[in-house]
Amino acid sequence: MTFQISDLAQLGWNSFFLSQLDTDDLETVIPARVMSVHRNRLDVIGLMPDQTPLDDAIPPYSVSDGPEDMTATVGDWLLLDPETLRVERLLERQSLFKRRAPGTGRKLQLIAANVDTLFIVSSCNQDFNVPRLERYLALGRDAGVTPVIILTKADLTDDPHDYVQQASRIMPGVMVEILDARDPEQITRLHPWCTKGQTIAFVGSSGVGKSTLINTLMGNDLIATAGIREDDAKGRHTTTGRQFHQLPSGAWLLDTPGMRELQLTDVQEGIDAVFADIVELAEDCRFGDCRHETEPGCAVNAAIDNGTLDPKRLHRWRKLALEDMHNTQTIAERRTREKAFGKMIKNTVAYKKNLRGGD
Ligand SMILES: Nc1nc2c(ncn2[C@@H]2O[C@H](COP(=O)(O)OP(=O)(O)OP(=O)(O)O)[C@@H](O)[C@H]2O)c(=O)[nH]1
Ligand SMILES: [Mg+2]
Ligand SMILES: [Zn+2]
Repeated sequence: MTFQISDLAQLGWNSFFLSQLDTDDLETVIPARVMSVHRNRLDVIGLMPDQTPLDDAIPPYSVSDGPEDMTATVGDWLLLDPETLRVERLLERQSLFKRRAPGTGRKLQLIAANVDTLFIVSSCNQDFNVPRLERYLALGRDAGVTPVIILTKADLTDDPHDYVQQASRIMPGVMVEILDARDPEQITRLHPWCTKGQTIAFVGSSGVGKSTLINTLMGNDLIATAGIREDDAKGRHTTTGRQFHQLPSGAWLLDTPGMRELQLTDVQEGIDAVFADIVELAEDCRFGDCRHETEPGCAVNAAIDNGTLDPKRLHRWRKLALEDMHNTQTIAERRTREKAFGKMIKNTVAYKKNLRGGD
């Protein structure tokens, strides 16, 4: 893949990243951005000190002894040594998406860093699922990015308005766009988010049309897309890795594979933002620690009683908040255990060195 780079701003570089550099850094290191992550390598692009573009692959990178989220992920900015391309530093992120990895392991999985806008894609069919959209919104709001719900396959439903209404109710003030992802005319509605240096991540289940949207925005068919099985509206995971694409406007589109499971972790603030209506109601409960169960003077239950709050929404909020708390705790416990193990290994090495009479 070739990218057109003439200045760092075009890559999404801004004062937030610049302020992390020392004055002579720009002469001695190359700022480079991670464009895709593979098992054995990171593809990075940047600008050499003589302003020629750098487009290369480097080994995966983690801050030694750092927690799991200090591993370089797609969208990250790295400072590289111009001679060896060795990573000197992983720059602090403006935003970070992470989840608890699927399966029984307690690992944290990084999805993307330094994203400006999150396009949460769902199609107007069986894939449309309010709890799933709430999860993605919580993820986006917690990372401080602008979430936009994109409803695809508008051409396949008789009642597009109903989908828009349902989506708009998920979070106070959320933006919703509905379109046929294959139609270049309709896709122009997404242009305002896709300006120079902006990074837009596309997330959503397999088969909803993330890659189709990117192809239509790019004006070509370079990314593979796939038909879905009519019976269950599920895709077959056509996209398998996270990959940046550059729009002629200078925006960066990040395609991701459909996620079957999005386990939230450490996004309490994001959850509160999505359910801001309930949080606000709860402020009027008589007791500060009201659990909105059988307490007298509960404003949340009063809202359910008078029909302004859907009891299902309260239930989903509880469920997400609990899940988030549980995952945050298990990941923290695992981290503590690993740290203790690392310390033990270090001590053993030091002890053996001592026996041998030092270094
Ligand atoms: N009719 C119609 N078909 C669409 C629309 N958007 C996507 N499709 C079709 O849906 C199928 C799946 O689209 P993809 O773009 O591959 O879906 P994806 O989200 O990238 O899926 P993964 O890569 O598996 O995560 C393709 O056959 C598309 O042509 C739409 O708005 N209308
Ligand atoms: Mg795809
Ligand atoms: Zn209450």
